Amino acid sequence: MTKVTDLPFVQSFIEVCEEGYRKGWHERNGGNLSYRMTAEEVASVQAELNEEQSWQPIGTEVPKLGGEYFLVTGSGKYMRNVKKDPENNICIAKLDEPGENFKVVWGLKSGGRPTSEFPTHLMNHEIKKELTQGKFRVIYHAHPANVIALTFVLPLEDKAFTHEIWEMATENPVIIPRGIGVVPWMVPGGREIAVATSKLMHQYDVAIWAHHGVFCSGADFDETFALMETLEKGAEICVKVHSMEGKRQTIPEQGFIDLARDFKIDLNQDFLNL
Ligand code: 2HA
Ligand code: ZN
Repeated sequence: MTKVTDLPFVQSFIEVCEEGYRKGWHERNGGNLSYRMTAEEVASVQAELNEEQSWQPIGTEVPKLGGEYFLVTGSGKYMRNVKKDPENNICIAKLDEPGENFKVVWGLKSGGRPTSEFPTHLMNHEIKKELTQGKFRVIYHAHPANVIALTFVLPLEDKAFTHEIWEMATENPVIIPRGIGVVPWMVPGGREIAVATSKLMHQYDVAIWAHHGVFCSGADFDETFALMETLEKGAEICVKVHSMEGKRQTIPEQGFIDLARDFKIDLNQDFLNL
């Protein structure tokens, strides 16, 4: 019988945890990752699932995700430990039909529950599932230092952040054409910040949490990790530029328009200074 941890989607999940840790985005228990499993993936692990645990409240409602299964990191668990001991650090959580409760059906062998940010993950999944006709399956939260540093310096506004990151590398508007949302500082781990974040996920695939971190969403692990990587690299360049007394030249506004035309991207015009 195939072990759950040998399956390709589980291996890809573990790789993101490992890579993110190596990037320095996951100090201690910082950050978390979730993946909405396909029906085929659920069928392939069915024999390994344990339905005995009781239902527990999610802390919010996600009716459009009723009955779905998620591979997700555990609350208080360290990304650094996922690769060497997946069965104690990640789990598969199943949602009930109304999308109000979950139960752990695999993993977290020594006990525990999904990430404290499970409400935000699930509310983001619900929005993205609907908006992308089921294509988006990954939600990733990390604590990359340069993005966090910028939240102390740039105005906490979607346009200010998006334009600045677009300017920092020519490919950035191609990779993040709809832009970046910014959530003001809020207490993490609950429904309120989940509602604020999922509102932004209607418009964007990336939301920054001021003085905390980033949420990214995507169709698969590669795309979602790449989004985090692109944003953080843009932020790193921005920090360097600010450290060298600021910009003396930059990409012209008309340059963004030309880029959008040639690369055939639907660039968010609201964030240009025309
Ligand atoms: O999982 O990053 O936001 C720990 C966190 C909470
Ligand atoms: Zn966090």
